[in-house]
Amino acid sequence: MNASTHPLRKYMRPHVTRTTTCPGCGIGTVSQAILRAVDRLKWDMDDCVFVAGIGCSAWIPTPLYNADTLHTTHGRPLAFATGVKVALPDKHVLVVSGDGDLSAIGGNHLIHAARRNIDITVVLVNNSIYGMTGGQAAPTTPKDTKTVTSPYGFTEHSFNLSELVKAAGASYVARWTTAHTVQLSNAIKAGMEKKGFSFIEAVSQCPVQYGRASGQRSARGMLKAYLENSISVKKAAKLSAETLAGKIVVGEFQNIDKTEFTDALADIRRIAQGGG
Ligand SMILES: Cc1ncc(C[n+]2csc(CCOP(=O)(O)OP(=O)(O)O)c2C)c(N)n1
Ligand code: SF4
Ligand SMILES: [Mg+2]
Repeated sequence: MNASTHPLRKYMRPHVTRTTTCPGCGIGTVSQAILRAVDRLKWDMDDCVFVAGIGCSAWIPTPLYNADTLHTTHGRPLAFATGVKVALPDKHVLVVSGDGDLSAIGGNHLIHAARRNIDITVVLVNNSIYGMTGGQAAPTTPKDTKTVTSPYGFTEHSFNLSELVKAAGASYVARWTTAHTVQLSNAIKAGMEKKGFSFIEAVSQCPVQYGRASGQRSARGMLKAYLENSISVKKAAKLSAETLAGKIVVGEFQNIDKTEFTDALADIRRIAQGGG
């Protein structure tokens, strides 16, 4: 490693020399926030298994990270990750994928993994759209947005994903944006340290597809808007839903201790084997 090599370069596959994302995309910021958390925890990448679905955001672990990675089918990373964690409970299992992948086609896996409280850390990149496939509306797309699949405006109400996963029972839930790089990485680190299901929603700019839909095509403008429109969980708790319209509530939504799924399975196995 020469003096100009980035300190996180050691966590990346040596052959990777450039990113496949569009200029200004927030995915680079999220991928760095994850590696910064790994670095601060002094985790060995050989002890980590990263699992992704399909989409632009799912391209974070593969090809970037020098660890075992599973690039799975659309919507199914949590099903694969559950299998990995149950078979290899000592591994750090992390899922990195998009809002469409994890909350549309993969929505059921998300709520049930949270309900079971399996020790998996999920980093969901929420860019409010299906980015990779050309800008179709997702369950996270704000109402009335004109997308390629809603040319007259999206008629549906959108999910509040952090509230959804909190209600489903996850041990740890936090939301930050790519304009809050330090807080985002701190939350990912806290989620990685937490025993149980942890969910970090990274609100991230897609200046190309969501930019086309929202009319805001500048990454800088999107990041500025994230900062201007963010409000803490604590402050938001005192405000009405009407006042919060258009705001991004950021911070820790949940941090609780409860029985973890693979520990509960180990207890059952002991009982079944006559261990009492
Ligand atoms: C079963 C199946 N249905 C649909 C697709 C097409 N598809 C691939 S990625 C994607 C959406 C990805 O959106 P998101 O998860 O938000 O990722 P982003 O590209 O925005 O990061 C869709 C619909 C697919 N690959 N497989
Ligand atoms: S389409 Fe959007 S999410 Fe995908 S790489 Fe480009 S800017 Fe990023
Ligand atoms: Mg998306």
